Amino acid sequence: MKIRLVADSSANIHTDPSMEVAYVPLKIVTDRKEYTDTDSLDVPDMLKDLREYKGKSSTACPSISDWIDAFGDADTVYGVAITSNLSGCYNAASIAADEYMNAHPGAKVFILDTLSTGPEMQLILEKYAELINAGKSFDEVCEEIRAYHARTHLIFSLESLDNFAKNGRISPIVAKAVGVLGIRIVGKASDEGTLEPLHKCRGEKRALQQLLDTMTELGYRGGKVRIAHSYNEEAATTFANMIRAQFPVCDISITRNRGLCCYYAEEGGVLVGFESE
Ligand code: X90
Repeated sequence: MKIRLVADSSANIHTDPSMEVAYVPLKIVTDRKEYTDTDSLDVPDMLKDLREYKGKSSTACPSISDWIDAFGDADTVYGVAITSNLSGCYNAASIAADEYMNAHPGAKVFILDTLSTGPEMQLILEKYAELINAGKSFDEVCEEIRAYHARTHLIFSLESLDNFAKNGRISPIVAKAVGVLGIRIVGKASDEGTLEPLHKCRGEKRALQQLLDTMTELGYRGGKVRIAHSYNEEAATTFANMIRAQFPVCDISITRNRGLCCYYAEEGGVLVGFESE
């Protein structure tokens, strides 16, 4: 029986032989160019282009057939999609799932609307892998993933919300209040899967402390942490050390944001996915 894991590219999974995930790329689009969020996308180059480009930019989710292609010829497919409240990705994935199951009688497809993105999706993919390796049945995997999702969270520190505002994914008034130099917004993915700003912080140090406080308020007690950053390795490493100082035995890893998360989180952005008790 062939089992396959799928994710859209906002999960920031880089080609990793230890965890085989078929990913479907989102796109970043301008009037001049289209950037497809695959492993071969040169993200720094794209960010440089976008900085120099004065026109409009936007993003586009994968199509139904992109998802079907990612399902390959698997009998069982488990997947994750970026929040359905900010993207059409999950909608396309659900239609793809129905079409695939109609075309392949007996095949089973389950895609979770993560109501989140980035490192929270990474945690869920890791949990899928764990459950599959433990030999769980399709129904058990789906049930345990839903239960796990209830105790995974996403918080973030961002220096700018411009691209969210430009694409109508947050109110321009909220974005303006953040765009002040040196101010970072610390917030979380809300229960509805939208961006919820919580605190304005002056300087990175305060923002990281606020992130840690927010994590503990949301129930973090030493579980897994996945950090994804947009060209801000230093903040990610400092933050990992701050967590370890308080919770010496915990599983933390750091990764880079791919194109889609870099476009929205912008340079300097730090995303943190973690488990609560
Ligand atoms: O379909 C599309 O065009 C994609 C739209 C995606 C919009 C959201 C991207 C979020 C990227 C930014 C920080 C975390 C925000 C959390 C909100 C749930 C990451």
